[in-house]
Parts: sequence; structure tokens; C-alpha cells
Amino acid sequence: MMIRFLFALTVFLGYNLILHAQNPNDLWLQQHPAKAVNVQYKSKSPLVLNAVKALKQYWQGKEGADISLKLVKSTAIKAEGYQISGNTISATTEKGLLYGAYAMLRAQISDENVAALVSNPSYENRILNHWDNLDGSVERGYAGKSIFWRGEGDLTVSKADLDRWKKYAEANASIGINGSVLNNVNASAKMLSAPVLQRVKAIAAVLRPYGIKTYLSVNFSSPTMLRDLKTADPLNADVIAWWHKKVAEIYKEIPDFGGFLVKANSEGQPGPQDFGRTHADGANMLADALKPYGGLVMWRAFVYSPSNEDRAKQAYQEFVPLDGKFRDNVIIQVKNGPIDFQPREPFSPLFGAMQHSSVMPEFQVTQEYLGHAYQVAFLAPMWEECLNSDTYQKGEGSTVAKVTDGTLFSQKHSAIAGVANTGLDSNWSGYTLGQANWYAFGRLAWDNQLKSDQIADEWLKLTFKQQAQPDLIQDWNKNFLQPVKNILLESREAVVNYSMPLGLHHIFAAHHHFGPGPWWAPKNARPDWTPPYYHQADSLGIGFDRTPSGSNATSQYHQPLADVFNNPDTCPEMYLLWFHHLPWTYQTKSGRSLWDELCFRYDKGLQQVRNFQKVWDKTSLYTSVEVYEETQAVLKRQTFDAQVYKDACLLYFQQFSKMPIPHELERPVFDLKALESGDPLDFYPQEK
Ligand code: BDP
Repeated sequence: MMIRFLFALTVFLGYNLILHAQNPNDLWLQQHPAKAVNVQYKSKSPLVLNAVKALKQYWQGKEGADISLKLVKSTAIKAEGYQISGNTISATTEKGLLYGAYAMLRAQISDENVAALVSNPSYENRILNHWDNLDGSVERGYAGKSIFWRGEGDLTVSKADLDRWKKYAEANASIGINGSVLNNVNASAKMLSAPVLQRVKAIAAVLRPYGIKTYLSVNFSSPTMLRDLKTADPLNADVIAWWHKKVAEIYKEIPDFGGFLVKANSEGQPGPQDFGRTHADGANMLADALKPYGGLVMWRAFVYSPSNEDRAKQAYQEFVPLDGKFRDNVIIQVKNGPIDFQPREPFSPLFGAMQHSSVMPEFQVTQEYLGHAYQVAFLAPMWEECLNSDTYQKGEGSTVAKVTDGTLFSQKHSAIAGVANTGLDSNWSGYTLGQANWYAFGRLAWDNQLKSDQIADEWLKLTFKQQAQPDLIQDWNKNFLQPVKNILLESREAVVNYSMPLGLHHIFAAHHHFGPGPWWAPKNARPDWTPPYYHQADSLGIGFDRTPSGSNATSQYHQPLADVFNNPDTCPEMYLLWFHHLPWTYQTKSGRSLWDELCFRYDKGLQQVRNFQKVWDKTSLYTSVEVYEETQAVLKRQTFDAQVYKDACLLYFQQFSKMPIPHELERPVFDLKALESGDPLDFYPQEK
């Protein structure tokens, strides 16, 4: 059943999400020899030289064109932004020139009109979070081992490392990503040891000329774990001195070091509360050490404990009282939803609620809860949904985008993070279409108003357009772009439908977070890590009551949202069972009973994926054989998985509803007993 994605393929890739680690002479360049271009520039900065290099390497515009790169003073062009006017790229910083050059190149293939354009990034800091461990494994990584780490015993920097990091940096720069956190939020204290920092320095040196700052996740107990001190209490003078010294040591090696990402008092990680201190005490202590160097602390609000309180409420309860107590170089990093990167969640009520602190969204690019690299799930629609959600915190139109990007609150810093999906696999992201998620994160971080449709369009053009045989190019839009774009755009909703429709969430067997386990509740498991905690199915109905008659999590949302969510008739159906426990016979918008609607949604998801298979099978002439077959295999696997999900959930919930699966729907093909009693890993893959 296992499918491995270790093809020795020469993947293509769009000109800049280019990325072929093993073969720098990627197919794209072979198919698109650059045309001659003259570039005028004055600066000798590595950033500008990289802009010039990119233009010369990839130019597809007019042969012999004259392009000039100009540093200007302009209030319309913000730091890192750029202006394109005819053949001139202007910016107020060298980074802006680099981004402008990539934008010009992108437009040559994606048909974007950039002839007269000023473009400024939505967020000052656009950061990938790598959950990479020192031993080379990647937490929730489905694309092979870490691109940064091979083990404590092997910190030497090889030529292959340097080449790969450079490709990684180039790809990020081409979409505007300007920061990388190099290690897992469940951080090893050893990250701060001198030999490891030498490797961080080497990575930083490769990323720097592409405008990317290096950050580290730190373990709050590093002073004790490294056996330097007996406490990590943030108010202890020795601890404070320890961090100041450590930060000085880092900046001596990496003068433009970005700062720290911290997961504290969360899922067993140490933190200031271990010493009776608050998150603010902990974050501020680190912020003070970083302040003289311009460093940031990204302090995560992903906190919850196995208490009687609804998990969805806990982050808000802990953090809102601390609003206004954080230093101005602290940013609170908040996952898009209040639970945990589920296929669908309403936005976290922390967005917009902390008006005196900088708050940044955290998205998950790696598909931990959406099928790993075994299922196609294009995530831009999910992020767009979150960014466009209205918090109402400053009246109508206070979207998550606007409450985080500085539009509505005068926060000192703005940022956005994506948990990366990269690894050593030759296609970088476990399956080729998964690269679209990396691309989409970068593009939305640059412009949080972009539409998923445009992002998918760009990525497909950049990646596949020139792979079609020349005589097929005139039908490329009709036969490849449109149908494959539809697959991408529909894919996340399909995952929601066949796994957790109508606001259901966290229905996973075991901790691998892959297949369904609505029944999964081992004796000693933490209740809030088991599906019955979330779906609450019983003979009366299904769903988590978060209204005032239940956990009252709705009260954390600004009006009119609290009222809208409280009433099942006004609650958006996509969040229905997130907020309500409803009878199986409850009438949904379609007129069907809740039970029938659930059956229809599960079945719909399965039908959607079957259709993806049919559509993809018609595209063989438009991609390389490898990508064609690889995607075919992913979709085949996904169809199998969707069937398993549908059967497992419907047969399990049917024990409570005692209602028939509507007869017009296809019948289950698996037995509940077999699904329940088999080790899920017989059906589902283990992490690679
Ligand atoms: C959960 C992941 C876990 C991460 C955690 C986090 O399952 O591996 O450590 O999120 O974000 O979803 O800290």
C-alpha cells in the first residue's frame, strides 16, 4: 500500500520554484534558453548582483532589451517593495530590486501585467518555519529528510548542501519570502551550542544574498538543558545574563540574525509558567536580549492543556489578559484556527482581539492534517478563507488580513509564518503539485489580497507551460491549465468533504494524523487528543456545543459573530458542527436531515477525487512522464483514502444515528469492524 516518492526524476519546475536539488540544469532552463538582455545597475551589493543574474539567466522578454535597476527615494514604494515602469525597476532598497526583477520575470510567463506597477509587501516579515530536527528528521515532514540537518555528528558543510541551500534561497526570494526558521518549534537546546551555530552561520551566509534572514527556534530551558544553570526562570539575573551572552555570541557570527521562535508551555515544552511567570515575562526577557541587535521574538500562542476547558478557548484565555504587556519586538504567532491546522476551522478569536500587541498568522504548508504528501490539497483557498474572515474587531471589514498586516492597528512589526513542506526528496515537497503550496504561501505573504485562482494560474504556468509539446501549446489553456487549475482549487474542499465536513474536526486515528479514527480513544490517551472529544456523537446527535449552553467559545468572537455562530440557522454551514451539537434529524440548508447531509458530503468528497482522476488522466501530453505518473499515483491513493474515510465515518456515526445511508449514494465498500480493528498503519503510511 505504501507509495514512495523517491523518483530520480528530472523535475522541471516553473522558472523559479525551479528547484531541482540534484540537477541544477533543470529541464526548464533547457527548454527556455534565456534571451539576451542588457541590465544597467550601479550597486555592487550581492542582492543586486543576484537580481542581475536572475534577469540574465531567465529572461524571456524581448531579445536585447535594456533593463535598468534603480535605487530611488519614494514614499509610494515601501521597504522591500518595487516599482516597474516600462523597462525600469525602481526600489528604495536593494531587496526591492531583487523582488522587482523576479516579478518582471514571472510576468513574462504568467501573463501578469506589470508594465506600470507599484507592489509593496503586505507583511514586513514573511517567514518559513522548518520543523527540522538536528538528527535530520522533520516533524510532520512528508518530503524526506531535512535540507538543513544531518545529525549532530555531521555538521560539516558539503558542496551539495551549499548548492541545495542556494536553490532553496533562490526559490524563496522569487516569491518574496525573507526569513527562515531553521529548526523545529519542539526545539533541541543543542541548537544553541557553538558547533551547531557554526552551521547556522554557513546557512545564513547562503541565504543572505537572497534577502533571507535566519532565525532559530529555541527551547526555553536551554540554560539548564545545556547544563550551564540550575534554573531557566526568566526573572533570574543569571538566566537573563545567560541569554544576553548567548544572543551576543549569535550576533557576532550572524550580524543580521532574525531572532527566536518560541513554543513555550505548550504540549510539554518548558516555559516561563514552570517558574510561576507569564508568557509575557518569558517573551520579554528574550526580547530584551535581542533588542540591541534588532532581533524579534515570535512567541507562539499555540497553548492548551488537558483540562476541563474547551481546547478551542484556551489560547485566548491565556493571551488576551497579556495584551499590551509584550515588548514591541515580540510578535504573537497564532495558528489560523483555534484548535490546530484542521482541514477547516473558523479563524482564531485571538486575531483582532489583541489590539496592543503584534500578532502574526501561522499557516501550515506541510499537509499534516490534509493527507500528507499522499493527497492533493492546494491550500491557498484555506488561507484566503482565513485572511478574509471578518473579525469585526474594528467594525465591519476588520478581516484577519487587516488586523495582522498593520492596516488597522499600529503594531510595530508585522509578520506571517508558514510551516514548510520541504525536504530532500527530488521534488522538494513530497509530490510535485505540493510545491504549489510553498509558492502560494510566499505569494499570499507578499500580497494578502491575492486570489487563489490567480496563484494557481501563475504556478501552473510557471511550472508546466513549456512542458507541452509545441504543437499542443495552442490548446494548453483549455486542455491543461483550466482543468488542472480546477483540480487545485477544488482539492481542499474535497478533503474537507471526505474527511471532516460541516465543521467536524480532528477525526484522526492515532498521532500520525492521517486516516480516520472517529472511534479512536485508547484507555490512557489524553481526551483532547482523541476524536470523540471533538465530534461528540451520541444517540441524540453530533457536534461540539460551543454556544452558551456548551463551552461558550462563541463568546470569544466579536459581535455580531457570536450571535451568528450561536444560532444554527445563521451559523455558516461549514462551521455547523464546530459550534453546535445537533440532532441527526436537524434540517440543513439543502432540506436534508443532518444525517443525510453528512452522507452526501462524505460521498461528494469521494466523487470529487474520482473526478480529479478522470481529469488528470487526460493531461498526459502536457507534463513530463514522471510528473504525470506521480500525480496519477497520488490521485489513485487519494481516492482509496477518501473511500476509507467515507466508509469509516459514516458506518461509525450510523451506529448512533441509526438512519440509513440515502439509497441514491454508493454503498460502503469496507467493513467498519475491519477498519476499526486493523492497525490503522496497515491502511495508512507512516511518516517517512
Ligand atoms: C501539532 C503537531 C505537532 C506540533 C504542534 C505545534 O501535531 O507535531 O509540534 O502542532 O504546532 O499540530 O507545536
